[in-house]
Amino acid sequence: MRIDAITIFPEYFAPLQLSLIGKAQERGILEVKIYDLRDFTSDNHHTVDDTPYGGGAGMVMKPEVWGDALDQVLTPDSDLIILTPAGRRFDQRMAEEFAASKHLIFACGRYEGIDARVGQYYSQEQFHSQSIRVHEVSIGDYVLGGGEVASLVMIEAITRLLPGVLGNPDSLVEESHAHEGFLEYPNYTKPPIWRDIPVPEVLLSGNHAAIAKWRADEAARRAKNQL
Ligand code: 6GU
Repeated sequence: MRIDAITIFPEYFAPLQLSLIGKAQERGILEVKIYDLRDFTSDNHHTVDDTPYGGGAGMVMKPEVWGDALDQVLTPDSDLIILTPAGRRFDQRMAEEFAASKHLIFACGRYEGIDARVGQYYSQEQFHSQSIRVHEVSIGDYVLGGGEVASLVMIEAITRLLPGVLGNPDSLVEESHAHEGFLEYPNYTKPPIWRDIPVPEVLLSGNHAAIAKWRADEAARRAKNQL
């Protein structure tokens, strides 16, 4: 998979060198490139934003600079993800869908967001017929300063689903959200008693059927308490 992110703060993406995602890049499973939006400006001040038509607070990111950046970065068969708190809510299902993509492009807005014509422009038929799909996505019902952290959240959730990224892919089967509404049962390791708290006895019993039933009951209890 190839992942590109366009941002005015490339430094935000430094953590992608670490851990599973860093290793996936070393192994060639994943190719990540970060673009500085200001490299696509043409004025001396490298201006990326301007005041909103119709008035109101804040600044809006200019369409020309985003258009110049996206024209460079888009390829046939890519998913353009525009990060906005007004977008569709990201969840595990969406992570699975994006994990099947060949090329993800994260457009990180700041301020009051990106001029709405940018998403509209790349949603047109001429791009659709090149298999360029536009998605406006939010990671939850709160407002962040920009799309950078939201992109990192999505990149981590998506890339750990790629074949070869996790050491043990069995981890994906029984984890929380693997199925609709499913939450994982609680996990324990040694020692058997820690600060007077014992591990549930059934887990030490060696009775695999009883353990499976206990885990299913605990998962159901968590799912119920979540509602
Ligand atoms: Cl994608 N962007 C911003 N600025 N805030 C958010 C968000 C995105 N998702 C939730 N809040």
